[in-house]
Amino acid sequence: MADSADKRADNRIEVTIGDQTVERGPQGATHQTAKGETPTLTTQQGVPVADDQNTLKAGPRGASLMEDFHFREKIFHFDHERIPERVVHARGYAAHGFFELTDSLAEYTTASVLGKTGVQVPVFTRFSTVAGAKGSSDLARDVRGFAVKFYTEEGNWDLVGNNMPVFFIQDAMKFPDMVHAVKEEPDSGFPQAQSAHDNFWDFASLSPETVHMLMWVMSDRAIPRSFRFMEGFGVHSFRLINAEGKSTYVKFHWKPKSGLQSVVWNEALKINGADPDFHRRDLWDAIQSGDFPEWELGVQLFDDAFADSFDFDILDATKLIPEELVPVRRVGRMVLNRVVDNFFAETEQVAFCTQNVVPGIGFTNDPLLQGRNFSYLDTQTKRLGGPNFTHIPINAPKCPFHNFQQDGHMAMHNPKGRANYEPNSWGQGPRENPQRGYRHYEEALEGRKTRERGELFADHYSQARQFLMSQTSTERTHIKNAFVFELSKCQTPAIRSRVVAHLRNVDEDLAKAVAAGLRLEALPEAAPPARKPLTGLPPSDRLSILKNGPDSFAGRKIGVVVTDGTDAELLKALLEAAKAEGANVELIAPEVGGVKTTDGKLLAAGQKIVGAPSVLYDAVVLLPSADGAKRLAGEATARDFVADAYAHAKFIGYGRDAESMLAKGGITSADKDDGIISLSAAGDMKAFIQSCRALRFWARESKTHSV
Ligand code: HDD
Repeated sequence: MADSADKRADNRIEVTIGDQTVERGPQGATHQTAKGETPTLTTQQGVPVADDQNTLKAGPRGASLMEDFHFREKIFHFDHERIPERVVHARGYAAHGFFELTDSLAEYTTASVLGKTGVQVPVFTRFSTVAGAKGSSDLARDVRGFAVKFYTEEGNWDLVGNNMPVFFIQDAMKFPDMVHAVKEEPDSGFPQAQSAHDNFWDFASLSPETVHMLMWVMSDRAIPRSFRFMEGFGVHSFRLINAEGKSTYVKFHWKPKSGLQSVVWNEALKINGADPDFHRRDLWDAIQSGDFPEWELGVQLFDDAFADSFDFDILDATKLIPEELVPVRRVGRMVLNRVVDNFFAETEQVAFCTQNVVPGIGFTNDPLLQGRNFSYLDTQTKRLGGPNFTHIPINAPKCPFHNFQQDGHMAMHNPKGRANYEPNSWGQGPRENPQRGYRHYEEALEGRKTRERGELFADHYSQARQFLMSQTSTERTHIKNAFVFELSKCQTPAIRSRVVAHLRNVDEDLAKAVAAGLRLEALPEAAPPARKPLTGLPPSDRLSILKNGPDSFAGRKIGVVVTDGTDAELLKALLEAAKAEGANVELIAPEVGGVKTTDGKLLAAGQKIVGAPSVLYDAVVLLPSADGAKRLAGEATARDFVADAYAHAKFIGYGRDAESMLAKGGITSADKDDGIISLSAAGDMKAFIQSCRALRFWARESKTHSV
């Protein structure tokens, strides 16, 4: 087999195999010849295959023959297709893009990725849930991973963060316990992708350090509407190191350009059934339609004086630094603009490691970060089968790299020539470079060897309260409901009470409301705090989702119910108003083949109503004809469509003939509020879309949840 890798465009290479020229993407053959002909199927050895439908047998009804090397190779390869899934963050979705620095941090760091503005550095970003298996659903109540691999000119930098700025535990020693507790219980093997079970709450309630993070995971941050509408956080305090060797502490933030948005819990439960791939589909669709998601990179920079004066320990990953205290300086932007060619080759095989840093970026002594620096390299070696996972294209740096590491499974880059060590007399191979090379921050170290934590680590409640007090009343209600839901799934009453005992140290009203929601007979004694909580920490608006929503409806999706006889003029006006806003519209019809509107045209639908519940949309519009509405009156999913949109506090637009649909969905004229908007003329559409910018009509919510 002769490979001639001479033509490169768009990462595609033309490879000549025998008399055929085949295109290859970065990850392998695309199965197209350069001339557009169908290439001949071959074995892995390149041997042309004559029959791919039948095994080799002794006669048409005879025994199969061992000699059939094509069959054996095909099945052998199939048998080995699976690799171990990630022990956490197994379910993920990723895309390519670039990072561009807009505000240089060269005075703080030598890292070129944070020093040189205007350069597009390639990135690969993977979002994930944590607890669920690879095949679980996207809308689990869970933390989301937010991992970014920057392919910089000085090597790969992996910022392996989450969509929440704090973590469950303070010391990596507890990570296996925490993960075991949240995953399915080891005897029954369930529940899948849920924290709502005894083991998780048992561990959490016995580990007060989890309390701040519990507030975050019980908040709507744990059920984002889209990866595109989430913040990301590096969580730990890292270091930036400049040319003089001076260190500045840094916390990294990702701020979505489209604002924050989450779904409500009942919606999440239903989305998981209607479209378990809701988040990955959303990211794929957005990128494929050219609506590229974008985040700003933000940094909180601070020095030793701040660290020493702060109420909490900056090495404690269960604490954040409020943006009101140290503002987030926005220094660059990340745009995701290309989906993967192949899910396995890229999204599955990408290996993030917190230890992957570049000169000018360093670690602190955060005991969680220090533990992570061991764990990731170790896990990738097992998951990807050996030490050469860095040779897989998605993991390889895009800058030149040279070293004498050799051999091992699947080695692709063994050094050429005689020298495989340095120094050598043969004048071959790379040498170290004290000027350009990575230098660890020269932090003075002293102390006893001990298994202890810093004193301030012991305050587990103050920031939990600060988080709660920073929420709108709608968000606080959601947090309370989430605690009640999760603890109602715990079968052991003592565990329920133990959680409420912690909540009493966060907020008495919350504790009482959760106790009432569980029908606890008595409010348990407050858990004795290890350190007296601070009072009077001011609320921080940046911690709320609703205070940081979008200022437009762009990137959001409206589901429009249409039938034969739908008013063509109204529909056209709606489509135009949505387009002007940058919002997407999906038509939902009795049959996916479409509907004939009043102008006699057949419009194809995106969905059949039975497969498109309103939970898949940010707002809904009902535009049936009178006959169409009559037909839908006999369709249970049309009724649920309306009832759910109402219960989930969505904006509902309705045309002249949709009254009966509203009534079927349980909306009487007394229920009609300002979020239910009549659309009887083309001129109504613009105002409707503008109303949708608020995303939800929250005032309605209290009327729809009495238990
Ligand atoms: Fe972790 C995966 C984020 C604590 C050990 N972690 C993983 C991923 C993300 C995070 C985003 C998925 C990467 C991908 O998409 O492939 N992890 C975090 C954050 C943490 C954290 C933000 C706390 C601040 N993790 C943490 C600790 C340990 C690990 C304390 C172990 C000591 N994490 C792992 C792991 C994983 C992982 C077992 C599983 C798969 C993988 O690494 O590649 O090594």
